[in-house]
Amino acid sequence: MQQTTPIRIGGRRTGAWLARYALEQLPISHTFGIPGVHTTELYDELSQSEKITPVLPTHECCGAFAADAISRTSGNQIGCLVIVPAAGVTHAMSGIGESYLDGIPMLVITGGPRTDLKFGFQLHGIDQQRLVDGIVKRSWKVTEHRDIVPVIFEAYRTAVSGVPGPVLVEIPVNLQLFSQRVDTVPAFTPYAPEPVDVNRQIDATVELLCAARSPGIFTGWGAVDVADSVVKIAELLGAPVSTTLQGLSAFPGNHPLHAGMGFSRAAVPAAENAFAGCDCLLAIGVSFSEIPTGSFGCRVPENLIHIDISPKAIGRNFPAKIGLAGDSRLIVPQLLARLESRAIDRRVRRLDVEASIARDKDAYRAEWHAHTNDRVNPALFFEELRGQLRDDAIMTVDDGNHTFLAAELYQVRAPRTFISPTDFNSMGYAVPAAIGAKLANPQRQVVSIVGDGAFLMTGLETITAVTLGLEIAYFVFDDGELSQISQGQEIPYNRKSCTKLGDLRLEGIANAVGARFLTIENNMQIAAMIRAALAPGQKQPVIVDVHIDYSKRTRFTQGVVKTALKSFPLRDKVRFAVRALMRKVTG
Ligand SMILES: Cc1ncc(C[n+]2csc(CCOP(=O)(O)OP(=O)(O)O)c2C)c(N)n1
Ligand SMILES: [Mg+2]
Repeated sequence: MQQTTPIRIGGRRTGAWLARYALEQLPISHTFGIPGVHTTELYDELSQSEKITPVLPTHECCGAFAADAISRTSGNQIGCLVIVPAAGVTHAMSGIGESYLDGIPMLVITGGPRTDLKFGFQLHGIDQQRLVDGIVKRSWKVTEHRDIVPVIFEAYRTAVSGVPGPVLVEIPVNLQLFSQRVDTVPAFTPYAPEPVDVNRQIDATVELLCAARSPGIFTGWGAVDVADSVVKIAELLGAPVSTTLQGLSAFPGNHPLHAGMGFSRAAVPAAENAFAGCDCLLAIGVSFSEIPTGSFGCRVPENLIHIDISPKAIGRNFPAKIGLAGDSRLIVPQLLARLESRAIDRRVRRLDVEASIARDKDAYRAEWHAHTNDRVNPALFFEELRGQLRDDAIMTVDDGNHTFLAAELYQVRAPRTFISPTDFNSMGYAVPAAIGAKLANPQRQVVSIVGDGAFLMTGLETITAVTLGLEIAYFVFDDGELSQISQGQEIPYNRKSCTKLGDLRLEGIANAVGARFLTIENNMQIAAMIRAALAPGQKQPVIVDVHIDYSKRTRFTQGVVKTALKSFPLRDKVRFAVRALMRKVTG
């Protein structure tokens, strides 16, 4: 437990008062959750707080996604849930899991059954710590009033330090309701990244990068707060930069050295080509997980320099020549300073790389523009949206084909302005995440790109945006299918099982929740409807039914299908090929 100077609060305090006191010391603006008998005392306290606003979602899963988005888009706040035990926790688990695998801090406070009764079989009576083991960094069950404040501080510190992630604190309801004498509580000390001594590795890194003929940079969420330094490193080295999906905002998409997401055959041509001859890869804040590597189909050079906060990630999927375990916010500026002192001149290479990236990007854009029909062209849609949004506008996406269309066709320009449910990969994220993003960034534009299948999961959460008067534009990519999966079924199965959706009338949902409603039926309507959707001063969300054209596959989908098939044992490869062929013939 952290050592701090005690503060005298003297007197009898309820556990709910102590919990509210602790939460108010932390960087928490909102809590999310649905009250129950195990949390009403705490909610009564929170409702009197001048610092924290409790928000009522329709479902704890949405609350968790919103809390996650507060952490992701603010960078200095922590998303917080206050939920009932058992059922509230199981509902929230998709969001907690999302923040766990994506390394996002989250503080989950739950009530708990009474510990002062002799009776068993109490309501919501379940071992919550066992339940969440595997998707939290750590959990606590508080048993004494005097532990409430120190445990909440410790939980916060655990959530934000090292590899960030969710933590859970259970406060039994009897502690919340009843008072006990507590004379002192520890003072809260804000967290600062822990310095590590990586001088030797930085020396070796500089040597390797200076000796490389074709260095490349791969940057992820772990580098989202050092984007400016990474830009300078890329410019010095004349190196192309590719990002992960989660880290799309870790490098400006409008920088001429920005190549795309990933660099495998599942990446856009600009990225695949720019990294084809890469002889030294500088990876910053990435874990080489499945999506950005195109199902581990990327070629990584022997000279891999891997910087990451997680020692477990370094060299895990691809061997690293140099590993630097630590916070990129401390390491990357040091690396930049050392590179700057080396008077490297890579101007010619830089111009070459930039020219080939620009050529490839133009050609890819033209390929999309040429693919038109009577539905909405994704490239035209994303270009128009980009043109109408400010650079600091935030986009939340869900999981599906629309995610990869956004990754390939939308230009993300500023850190923490693109958030996605990445490694846990839970559908239903985008709608509630946009609420968290808007609450954390009330002055910024917030838009959401969401598949119709995902919208069916959490779309009713738009009522919370209506209640709070949040201007969020929800663009629902309406194709009638769970496309990311149905497209993947096409080649190997030649049939679609369980991936066609029911006939969804989005206007009915907009009417039901009280949101504005617009439709974009074809390319001619894109500009005017986006303008109408983004019109300021509406004080309510808008749901936009986008009749999107999904007939052209993303590079991502094409690439991962090929890579996945390649990784099959020969016998099963043959079985798949024969079955697909038979079905083509017999229908
Ligand atoms: C909770 C959950 N269930 C299932 C999946 C598997 N899955 C991944 S993408 C996808 C399709 C999503 O469909 P939709 O929201 O309509 O988006 P589209 O692919 O059509 O753009 C599915 C079913 C998942 N990632 N998460
Ligand atoms: Mg769909």
